[in-house]
Amino acid sequence: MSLSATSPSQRRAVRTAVPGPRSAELHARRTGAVAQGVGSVLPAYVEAAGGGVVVDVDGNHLIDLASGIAVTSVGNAAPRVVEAVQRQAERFTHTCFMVAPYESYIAVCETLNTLTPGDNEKRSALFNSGAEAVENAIKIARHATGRPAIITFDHAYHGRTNLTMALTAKNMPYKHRFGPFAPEVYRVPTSYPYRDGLSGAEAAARAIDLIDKQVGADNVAAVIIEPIQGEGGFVVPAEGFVPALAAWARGSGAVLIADEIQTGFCRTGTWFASEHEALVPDLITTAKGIAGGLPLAAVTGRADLMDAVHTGGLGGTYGGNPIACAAALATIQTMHELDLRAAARRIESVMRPRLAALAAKHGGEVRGRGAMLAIEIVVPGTRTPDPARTASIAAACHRAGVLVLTAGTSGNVLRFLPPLVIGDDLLREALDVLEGAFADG
Ligand code: PLZ
Repeated sequence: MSLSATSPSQRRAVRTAVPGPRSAELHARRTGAVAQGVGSVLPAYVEAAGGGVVVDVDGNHLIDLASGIAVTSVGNAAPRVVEAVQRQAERFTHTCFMVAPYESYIAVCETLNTLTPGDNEKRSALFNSGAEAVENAIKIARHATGRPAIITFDHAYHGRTNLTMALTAKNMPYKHRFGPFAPEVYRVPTSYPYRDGLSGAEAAARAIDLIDKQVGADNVAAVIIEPIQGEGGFVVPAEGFVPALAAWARGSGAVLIADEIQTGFCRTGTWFASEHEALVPDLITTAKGIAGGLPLAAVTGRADLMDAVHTGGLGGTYGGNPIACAAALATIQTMHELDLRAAARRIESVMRPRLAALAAKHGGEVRGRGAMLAIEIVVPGTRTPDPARTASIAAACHRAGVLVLTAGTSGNVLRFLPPLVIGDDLLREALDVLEGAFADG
């Protein structure tokens, strides 16, 4: 593991209630200042973080199984990232690439064009957030095809802006009373083997039949899909589902957009989850893990599509900010140096057997790939989602100093996204805590 001298010690320590008294004070202060619409999974306020640990203002050391939602894959405040940010901040903080450009933006695009699946000619454009990347991928697909319709899936998550809310499936909390939503977005069933029992080919045929009959192939600009659904509950589609949709898109003149914002950058044991099925998407959206915690996002894909847009048609004040670009280059270098793809697979080998034992005992299903693993929690002896038990197990983990997240349209999936630099001992300790939480929950 690579940690800086100032990194917190790599151990769990629960000194007060979690959240403790200093966090409670900050939380009271927050209530008078921060809009209530912005929530926090665990209101233990952070003072420092590094490796596999988050330290709160009460001195509790929490084991981090969240990585700020799959962002700090290289570890929090990773040494190379910190150094690159400091060096860049001293040189210049912003010029706006659309006003006065700089080299690091080009270097990030070159790196993305090489790292993403497919050895075809590619181009990239940089943005700030995942939602913004998705919005731009759809702008590009519509512009290049001259068609309006976008196909999205049950349980999909693509963001919180107006267009991406329309793409996102779940009403609460993301969409409730925020409509009307962007038009020309059509939702079709996905492949969810645990719940639909269909093969990839069968699930794809079901989706394609709906698209053909209800939308019309000639109207479709793009099909957007997460190779493994993130917020939707780490749903891994049956083998062949995504390739069948890709083949349909190719035959129909529609653009296949792989949203790898959560799955990208070593998270699933490969650079991108598309690689597990040898998929070469037309466009790919990335964010999160790309820059070690700095806000950066990208659209990468076929040069003919990307270059179809007129000059000036894509952009934004901060897209590809120089500090974020410096962080991205340092992040990707760290991923190479520490072989974080192998680290993700190692994390899976430690976690999966222990999660499988829990599922064998309590029911439900273990899913995911690499360091993107989850357990779907059901009423024992059934497949009925049990969100209440899921929430109580998550709360028990939090009290014991393990930061976990939930997911799923029914809120009954406990998901694990550890930093890829987490040590095995911390991981095992977190699993001990999780087992205790299941036993008590
Ligand atoms: N596409 C696949 O996972 C972000 C959302 C957290 P932004 N997922 C975390 C929340 O509750 O807001 C995500 C994703 C996929 C797009 C996005 C959107 O990325 O950077 O949050 O805009």
